[in-house]
Amino acid sequence: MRVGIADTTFSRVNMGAIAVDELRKHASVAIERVTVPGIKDLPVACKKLIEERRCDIVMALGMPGGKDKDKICAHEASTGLIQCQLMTNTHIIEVFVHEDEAKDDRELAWLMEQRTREHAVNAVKLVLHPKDLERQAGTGQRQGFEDAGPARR
Ligand code: RDL
Ligand code: RDL
Ligand code: RDL
Repeated sequence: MRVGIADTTFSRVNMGAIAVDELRKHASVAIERVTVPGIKDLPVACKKLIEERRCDIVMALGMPGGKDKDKICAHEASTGLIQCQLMTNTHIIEVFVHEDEAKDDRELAWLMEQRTREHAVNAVKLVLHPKDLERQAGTGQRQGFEDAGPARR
């Protein structure tokens, strides 16, 4: 399994390093990594990881800031990442942590690490163990903060 990792210098946590650390715990993976300035640079970086560096799946890691213009930027980046998935028929796990999801820097760092690790596990499951995801269907999974859980218990 070859996993692409694309992250940004805009982010306030080294999400790429965390993703690599987590992936290595779960599978024998080849890693192709690239770092770009910000989230709007992620779509083409991911496309190159898929087409030129032959990745089976890519994790796109980034931190949208808390201002309105950052949220627009995140929506644009997300649209580009979805377009890239459709162009290449390859999953890109978008791991975005909005800076204003956390109440302070400490919680932000925790959330970024936790969401990155949980989505790294999702990436491995998507490629190698899709039945594991099927078993989790409808269970209200979240990445980072607590799971929502199923509506009917
Ligand atoms: O292509 C260079 C930049 O335009 C690109 O790196 C942008 O993604 C940078 N950027 C913004 O211009 C912005 O207004 C970012 C954010 N907000 C943001 O919230 N998070 C980013 N980049 O990672
Ligand atoms: O690629 C990994 C995730 O980015 C992707 O699974 C998203 O669809 C997850 N997601 C969000 O990031 C979000 O902010 C979801 C929601 N909101 C949502 O409301 N419902 C979802 N996913 O099913
Ligand atoms: O229900 C609480 C949160 O899940 C909700 O606020 C999400 O929108 C937060 N969120 C993001 O904003 C995002 O960009 C999530 C993800 N990505 C994600 O990948 N997984 C989440 N939440 O559980």
